[in-house]
Amino acid sequence: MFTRAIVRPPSRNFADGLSRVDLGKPDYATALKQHDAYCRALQSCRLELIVLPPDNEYPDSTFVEDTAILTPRGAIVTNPGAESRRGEIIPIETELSRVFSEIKSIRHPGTVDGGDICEVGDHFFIGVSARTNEPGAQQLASILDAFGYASELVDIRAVEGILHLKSGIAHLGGERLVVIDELSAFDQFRGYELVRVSKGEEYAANCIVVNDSVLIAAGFPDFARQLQRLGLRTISIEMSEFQKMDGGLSCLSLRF
Ligand code: CIR
Repeated sequence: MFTRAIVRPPSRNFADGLSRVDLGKPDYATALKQHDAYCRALQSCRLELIVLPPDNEYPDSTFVEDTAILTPRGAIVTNPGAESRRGEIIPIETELSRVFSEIKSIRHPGTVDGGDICEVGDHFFIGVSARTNEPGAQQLASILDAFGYASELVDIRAVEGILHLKSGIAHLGGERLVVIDELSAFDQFRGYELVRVSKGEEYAANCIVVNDSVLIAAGFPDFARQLQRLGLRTISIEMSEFQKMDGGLSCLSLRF
């Protein structure tokens, strides 16, 4: 059960952030509206929001998820893989220190982006990607171990089209995982009940369970129907402007 979330509206120069996708420049006014709708959806799931001010120095800072991993046993502040994003952790750490008594950090040369970390109950999948390197993944695994959690590395460096592990998987609760085709045959996911995302709907794989609902990106009807057939309550959010900046639903909040 989550009760709170940290969010940060996009800054005016949000379009200057990093992106590998070729979907055009985001429109700032539309991004603000979409962010607002996202916040309202979290509130409708009974989350109280901690809203940090936008920061023009960090155009990617709306993607707060990459700066920390929050668990019931403690928080871990990351060291983001992109140099231009490193300073984003400072206000997040300040905010987390008000809430968490146990805070650990990933240290250089280790880098970790929160988008690479998928929590499945007491087990964490740690994506090794262009952003999360092996020293960072190992540091995180030992911190999680000290917290009493198991973890497993998932090397996604050869998987095309995804920035982070959670661009391609999501935990729906219990033993159920959403996966894109490219990840469905990975050994690490054997034994789970896999919900496969159809071709052309890969972006929808990045969804989040918030209490009794699943927030999903709008515009992916097969995926929405699949979840509804499983008896899940879905809330669709327009994400077009964030998708242009390579960001998914999960990265716009830190839930705890
Ligand atoms: C970046 O490339 O770092 C941002 N433009 C997007 C980060 C998205 N984060 C995420 O999926 N967790």
